[in-house]
Amino acid sequence: MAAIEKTYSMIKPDAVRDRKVGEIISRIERSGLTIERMELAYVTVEQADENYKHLKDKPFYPNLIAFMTGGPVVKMVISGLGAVAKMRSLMGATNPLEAAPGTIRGDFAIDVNSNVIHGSDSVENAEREIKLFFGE
Ligand code: DAT
Ligand code: MG
Repeated sequence: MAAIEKTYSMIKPDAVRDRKVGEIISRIERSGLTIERMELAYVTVEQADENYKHLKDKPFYPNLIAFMTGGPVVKMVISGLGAVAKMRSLMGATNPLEAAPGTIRGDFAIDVNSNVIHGSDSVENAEREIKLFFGE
């Protein structure tokens, strides 16, 4: 039985620029999850570095940081039963070429460099990311 938990998600700068915020939020609400906090803001370079430290050695890392800090995002705390896994399944695969139709990335993203949405991959990372992006 899944527990009620919190996850952290961000609608990325490409989707904010392309006016997809409303449609993405609708999907999250329709799934039964609850948006507890939401804020339009810029990600700082320090926050982006910390959030993506597991990718520091990748060739695409500089582009990833430039992309994530290049325009406003919508930061969200989302709660519900199994919220971490549920958001990951709503989002679809990291690479939009592999993301199923009906998922957010499958329907709105074109390539992995700008894949529309972030979601925490574990309860532990969700707690860390909520602190990182919303403070205590
Ligand atoms: P996810 O965002 O699904 O948790 P991740 O944590 O492995 O995936 O990677 C974080 C972000 O880094 C991802 O959303 C987009 C970017 N990224 C990952 N792999 C990439 C690749 N091969 N080329 C370009 N960008 C990539
Ligand atoms: Mg990740």
